[in-house]
Amino acid sequence: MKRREFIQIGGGVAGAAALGGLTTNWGGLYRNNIPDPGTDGDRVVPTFCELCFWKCGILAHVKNGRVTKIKGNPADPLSRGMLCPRGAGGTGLLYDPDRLKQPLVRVNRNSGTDFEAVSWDTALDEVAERFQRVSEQWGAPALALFSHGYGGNWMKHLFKAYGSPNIAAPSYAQCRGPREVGFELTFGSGVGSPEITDMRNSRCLVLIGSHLGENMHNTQVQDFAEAIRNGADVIVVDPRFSVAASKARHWLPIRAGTDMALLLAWMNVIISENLHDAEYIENYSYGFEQLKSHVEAYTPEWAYARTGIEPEKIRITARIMAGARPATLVHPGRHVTWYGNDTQRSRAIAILNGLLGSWGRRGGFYMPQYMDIPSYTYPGYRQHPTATDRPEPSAYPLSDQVLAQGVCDATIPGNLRTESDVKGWMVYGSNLPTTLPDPEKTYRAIQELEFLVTVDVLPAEIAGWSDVVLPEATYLERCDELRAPGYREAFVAVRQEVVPPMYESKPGWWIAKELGNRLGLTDFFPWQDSMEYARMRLEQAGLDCHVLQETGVIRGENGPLYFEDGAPAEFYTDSGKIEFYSQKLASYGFDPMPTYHDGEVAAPPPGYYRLLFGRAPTHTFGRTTNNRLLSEVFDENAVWVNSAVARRWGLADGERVHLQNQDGVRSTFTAPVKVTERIHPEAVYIVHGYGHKAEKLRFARGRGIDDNELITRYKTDPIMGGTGMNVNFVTFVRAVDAPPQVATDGREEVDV
Ligand SMILES: Nc1nc2c(c(=O)[nH]1)N[C@H]1C(S)=C(S)[C@@H](COP(=O)(O)OP(=O)(O)OC[C@H]3O[C@@H](n4cnc5c(=O)[nH]c(N)nc54)[C@H](O)[C@@H]3O)O[C@H]1N2
Ligand SMILES: Nc1nc2c(c(=O)[nH]1)N[C@H]1C(S)=C(S)[C@@H](COP(=O)(O)OP(=O)(O)OC[C@H]3O[C@@H](n4cnc5c(=O)[nH]c(N)nc54)[C@H](O)[C@@H]3O)O[C@H]1N2
Ligand code: SF4
Ligand SMILES: [Mo]
Repeated sequence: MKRREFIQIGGGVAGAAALGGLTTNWGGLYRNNIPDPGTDGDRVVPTFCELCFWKCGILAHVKNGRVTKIKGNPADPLSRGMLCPRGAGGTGLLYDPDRLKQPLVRVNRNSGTDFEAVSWDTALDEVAERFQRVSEQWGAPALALFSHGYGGNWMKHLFKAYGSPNIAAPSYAQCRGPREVGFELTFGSGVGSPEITDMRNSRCLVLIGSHLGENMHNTQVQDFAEAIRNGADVIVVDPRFSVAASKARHWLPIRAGTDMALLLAWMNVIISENLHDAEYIENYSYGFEQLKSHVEAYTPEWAYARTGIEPEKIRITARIMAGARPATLVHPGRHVTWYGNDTQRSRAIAILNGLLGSWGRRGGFYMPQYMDIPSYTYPGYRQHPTATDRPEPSAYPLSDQVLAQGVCDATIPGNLRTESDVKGWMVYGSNLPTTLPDPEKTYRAIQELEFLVTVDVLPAEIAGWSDVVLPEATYLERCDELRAPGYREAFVAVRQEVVPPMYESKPGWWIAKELGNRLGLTDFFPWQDSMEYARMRLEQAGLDCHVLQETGVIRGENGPLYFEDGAPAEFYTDSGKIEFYSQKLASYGFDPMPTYHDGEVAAPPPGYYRLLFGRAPTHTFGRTTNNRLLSEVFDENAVWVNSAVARRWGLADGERVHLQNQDGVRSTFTAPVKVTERIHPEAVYIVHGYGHKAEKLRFARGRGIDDNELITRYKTDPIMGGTGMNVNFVTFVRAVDAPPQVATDGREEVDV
């Protein structure tokens, strides 16, 4: 077997440190000076944030060439002049002393494997040559891209031009894929990002796990606050007393994994008490009679035995929802890959919204507005074969994107029934060892690769496994693709360089273009730089790039948001209606209506607790845990343990523990116990993104527990291939009882 050893970046970096001339200012063309009397800086540059994927409009203040502060751009409809704590802390990334500074290439020496700092030309020549070698021998589809974040668009373009369909993202099959498929099956369209939820006008808001307030998508949190100010009833279903639950009129502390039972019982009450929106259902839906008889057996009493939620509470909350309809929003959530039956749960949420008549209605889901900006005209992409991401072509028939874990499977020979295995990866802004479940498998796949190139800003775990590491400029140092999402207002936003790239880092567009040139794809990169690209697109839309650069945002014309105001009630389902009954699901042998299957979600074995995980308001996954500004507030995670459980174990608040899972995998590091009534006794909870092992993340390394190393099992959604990850159980090992661990950097795991 091939042996790929993890390299700790930094200490061993040798060679060409001073590569003169390469830090020249790539942004001279598009730098923008705006005098602003309100700043303590020399200039203020509008752009948009990338500390998470919401992409709020920001104003970056610059003084003496340094970014001094980041504020919300009041002209931007997503930030509305306000930022979440992470957005304001962007300089903590820009000035992170641990940033990747130069291109690195893996070299084998007598003393072991190491990285050597090289020039961009050397690094890019190497990447292009390795790509060509793979594609000559196995074809372009043997190369796969994993990507997360806006700059990934350039790499996707490169891959499409090169002829590989294997473009995957953990933000699909490990995040919101099942939600999109569940809503598409029901309403004919997904809810997108930003979600088309009209939360600010909701009179009743139901949150199923979506822990808004900790899940800190800026506009959603502002809208949530506004709904509360306006007196909306909030119902939160969560095994944990989340921040959102603390704002709720009703908190339903459900037994994890049983939400489907609650959703069906709610439908039962609404239909049996005649509380549904009969006129809306008559006009727009298909299969109501089947649904009505389907949910008859799902009484609140039946659900109580599964969920632990009292029948009376189920009835009361159903009546509150119906009382506020159609301004009732049962929020679709975002990270929904929980138990492997997630498309069906998302569909149940969609159907409940359908019964309440909330799709296309004020306070429910609005119809998104778009700014029409023509795409750049390129020669056509090559014809692509289908992606190599599933055991057989018919598997997961309704997935509409490439499955990241499937590409990983396809990298391990013999694992899938496929002719061509994947041989090379490019990983852009995605830290796969910490975000794909079953990390052992990820390491096995990495061992099999002929070639791995990572484009990142930090020396994250994935970089240490790579053959070539390309340091990208951060979002404050680069221009990117224009942004014109579907939203309640049509708008276009620009990302532009605030300060020139530090060190030897380069923007993603430049990296993609340089690789394109080396791979014979110059036709696909005809523009000088990304701002010229943006300008041409804007011109075709009749918009002035200079105006956009000065304001950060240009708004467009809007049509009606709601059916009642004339928005067309169009449903792109097979029947052209809201589908309570899905013929499509039936034709593939799946339940045509959401169904509860006893025993589908296994309960924890004795002495074990379900491992749940989520977000902290000040962090985005492991992306920000090395950000010193943000970590001042929250520098490690804690293990939430129910008080009764803690008593049984004799665990004191603050005591440090390892978590050990059902397969005997023990967390590398420890975290303090947080003893609380706020978590269901069958579960424990930690924030994702901690427990980094990469040494050169000098701040984050060793702080807290990494949930992902404990996620050795997952359950795949048969409909679209999402990986349910809330199916692992853990027990406690006191730090004082654990034999001292050599903190691993992953070396042991791959020493084959
Ligand atoms: N601050 C911050 N905000 C973020 C992010 C971030 O990293 N940091 N990431 C963004 C991204 S990409 C996403 S996808 C979203 C994710 O945020 P959400 O869509 O809100 O989803 P989850 O992370 O799955 O939700 C975790 C919550 O679900 C609860 N939960 C766990 N199991 C169950 C169950 O069986 N039933 C019910 N009813 N509840 C359960 C947990 O207790 C926890 O409160 O957040 C986004 N916002
Ligand atoms: N165990 C576990 N797994 C999960 C989740 C979980 O809660 N627990 N959440 C799931 C969810 S909701 C999602 S969306 C996925 C996300 O999973 P991934 O797609 O892997 O994304 P991130 O964790 O955001 O990737 C972080 C990497 O991006 C790099 N990065 C940050 N900014 C930039 C930039 O500007 N340019 C480049 N090139 N790189 C950059 C960071 O340094 C880091 O290495 O993970 C999923 N997987
Ligand atoms: S929600 Fe926060 S981190 Fe995300 S884009 Fe907006 S300001 Fe940035
Ligand atoms: Mo996500």
